[in-house]
Amino acid sequence: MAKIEMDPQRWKQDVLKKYPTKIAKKREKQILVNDGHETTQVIQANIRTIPGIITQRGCTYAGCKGVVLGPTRDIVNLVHGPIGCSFYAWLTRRNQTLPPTPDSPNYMNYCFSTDMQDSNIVFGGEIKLKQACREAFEIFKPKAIGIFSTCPVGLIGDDVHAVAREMKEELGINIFGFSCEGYKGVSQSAGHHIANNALVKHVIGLNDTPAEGRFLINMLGEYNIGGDAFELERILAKCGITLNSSFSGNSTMEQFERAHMAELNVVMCHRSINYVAEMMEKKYGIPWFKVNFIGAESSAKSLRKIAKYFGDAELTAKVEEVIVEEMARVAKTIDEIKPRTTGKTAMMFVGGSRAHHYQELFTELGMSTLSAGYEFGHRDDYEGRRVLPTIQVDADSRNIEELTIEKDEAKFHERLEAEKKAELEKDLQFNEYEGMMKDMEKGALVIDDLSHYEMEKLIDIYHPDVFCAGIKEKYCVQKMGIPLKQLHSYDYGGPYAGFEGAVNFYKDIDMIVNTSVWKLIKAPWEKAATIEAEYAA
Ligand code: CFM
Repeated sequence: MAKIEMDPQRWKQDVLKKYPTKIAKKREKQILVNDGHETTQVIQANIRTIPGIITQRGCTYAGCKGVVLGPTRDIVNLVHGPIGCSFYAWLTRRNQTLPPTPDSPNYMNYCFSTDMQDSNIVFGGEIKLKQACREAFEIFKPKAIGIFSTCPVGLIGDDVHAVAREMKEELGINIFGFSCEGYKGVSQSAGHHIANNALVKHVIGLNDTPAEGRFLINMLGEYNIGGDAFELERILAKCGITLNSSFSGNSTMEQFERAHMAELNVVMCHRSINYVAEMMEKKYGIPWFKVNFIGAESSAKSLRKIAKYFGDAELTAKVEEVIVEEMARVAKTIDEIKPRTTGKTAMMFVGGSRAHHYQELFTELGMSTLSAGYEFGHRDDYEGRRVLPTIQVDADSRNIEELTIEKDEAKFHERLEAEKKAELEKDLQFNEYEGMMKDMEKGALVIDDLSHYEMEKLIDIYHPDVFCAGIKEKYCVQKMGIPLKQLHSYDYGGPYAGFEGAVNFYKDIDMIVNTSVWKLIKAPWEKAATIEAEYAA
């Protein structure tokens, strides 16, 4: 296949031409040719996918149950709904967990479901839900039960919150519900928000005993995919930074309950957890800033930010020492691999943060990102949080409860004096996320909620050396002769976070982009002529 270099503006126009006028008009605002680092372009995001288009998106329940609460090992995550929804969310995620002893509670391998039947849909499922709570309590004696609503629950009007209150009273453990019906929002993103709300309402702040150690931080938006959290725990421990609580990779209920005792919140995935960070700041006075532990350079930068925040000479020295040691190992691998990966190209379409974060790793490999986009990011994830005041709240977003948070007078304390905070502001950028677009090259295609058709057209025209997405895209892309690297599950590879993670990633990408098998295969339909058509409107 010869490389065809097409002007991205022309690519966009060609793609839009294939859509009916109304759809083209909508997609036009969701596909941008990046202006460069100082971009002030506006992208349309977090709006409904056009029916009939093959989207990469998932549902609200997936974002709430699967993503945010899924990685916690000692909460019984009970799905109220048909078994299909439970099965889909059971073991299909890739988060790992490490209980301290073999006897410590760990329910991650279980699939808890009320297994709703037709009769429950007709006559209501609340009785069955109560029974399921009692049964789970009897068998496992868990500290907490979370109840997750699937689509039919909302449609028939079962009140999971009332059941949760009643069962909490009866069983004497913490039980809370989530109105995270799949249709509640336009994507998984709504589920994140709903999960965040319930954690703040029902869990955070219940236990005033912090983790033991100095420099207490909470890591928000890290979900231990492929063991990422283990690597970050290793690095933090080596630096002498105490992980008070993780939301929610390798986490426990106890960690959530004591989260308000930390000195600082650092946010990895802005999309999924910025709400908790904001609410904890208001309620308890914990400042937050964005970090990124994907990429060796970004990991070093993030550690330095944390050290700067605490302003302790000993910690700063230790962090520098750790960086030197870790970077020496990273450099050894990158020196060997980079000549083979330099100049190669990548595209990535994942979730609401990785399409941004992983560009760092590709840059470290000397590769460029031709196109990237989120499945369900919001405008702030693309353009930066500064645009938040200008985002119009539509009916779909209004559907999700916006909690009114007040200062918890008993538990609030100011971590930083205003003056000190102002002084650190320049380096730490509190409450800020600059978004993906500023980090992307001029001329790169930024595409929100990529459709299957657009994906094919990207590959057709640009032949990237690697395409990053998920399992739904994997085999379609590979049949087009382009290797696909999963960035949701890592294809069972990983971890990719931190320093060791970076080394793993370099090696995997080296193998992927330098194997010749993809250039040798030809699918049968590539040899036959195809018929193309377009709309006249
Ligand atoms: Fe955040 Fe995530 Fe992501 Fe996400 Fe996800 Fe995920 Fe993702 Mo899959 S919380 S937005 S809803 S980093 S499950 S661990 S990989 S789409 S880019």
